[in-house]
Amino acid sequence: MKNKIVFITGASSGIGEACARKFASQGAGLILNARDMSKLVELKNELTEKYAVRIHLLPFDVRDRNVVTHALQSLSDEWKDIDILINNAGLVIGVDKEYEGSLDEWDIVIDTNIKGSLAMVRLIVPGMLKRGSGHIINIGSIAGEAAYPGGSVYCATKAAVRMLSDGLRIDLVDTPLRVTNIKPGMVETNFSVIRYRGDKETADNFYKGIHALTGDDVAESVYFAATAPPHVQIAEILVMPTNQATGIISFKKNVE
Ligand code: 8X3
Repeated sequence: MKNKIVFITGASSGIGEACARKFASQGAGLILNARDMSKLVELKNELTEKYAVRIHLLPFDVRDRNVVTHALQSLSDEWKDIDILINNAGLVIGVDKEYEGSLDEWDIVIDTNIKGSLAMVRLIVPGMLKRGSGHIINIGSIAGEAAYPGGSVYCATKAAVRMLSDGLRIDLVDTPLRVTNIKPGMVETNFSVIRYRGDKETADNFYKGIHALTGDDVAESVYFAATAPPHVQIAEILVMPTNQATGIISFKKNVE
């Protein structure tokens, strides 16, 4: 990973933060994006103290196309040749029925999970193509495989991530670039607290009785895909806890 530049969106928590730790531990140069600059600064300080790595912070909301465009265009020569894009920024707000939820909240979810990731691809992949190398790693979800109760819009966005990954892989088939869709199942991170609109107790209860994945577990899959030999394209990885079988079927010990 030395000499590689890895761009991670949504790097201030959860899977994104875990990827930052993993790739930093392997010596990659990191461009870390999130909305919250103070969390990014904390992470940068921690990682640069621990490892001999260069880290550049790029705070923006992936939904804000003008800001994203400007931020990427303003990258210096030292940072602009991005080798690996980890499209991780994503969220879900609420577990409402499709005919009852908030259209405004769904705008945030759709614009972040789908259009945010698409903008990153549009702005970064042309440079990869020009240099003849690059890897786009999208963080999808088991939720993109089949809809489940209370997940209608979120599942739709992750199904879109799957199609965008497949479509991009088709568009790049005659190039050395690779596209990977990582599809985690139950991962215990702050993601679930946001899903339950800040209700930490309900989020914690959701993981009672099952040994859920951590962000670090998912980061290992991301790293595995990123370090495959150049002729090997890990198209997808579906990774879930041992006691989970599908998006809706899991076994929770001592939980009714
Ligand atoms: C979120 C994973 O299992 O909550 O991407 O659908 S799950």
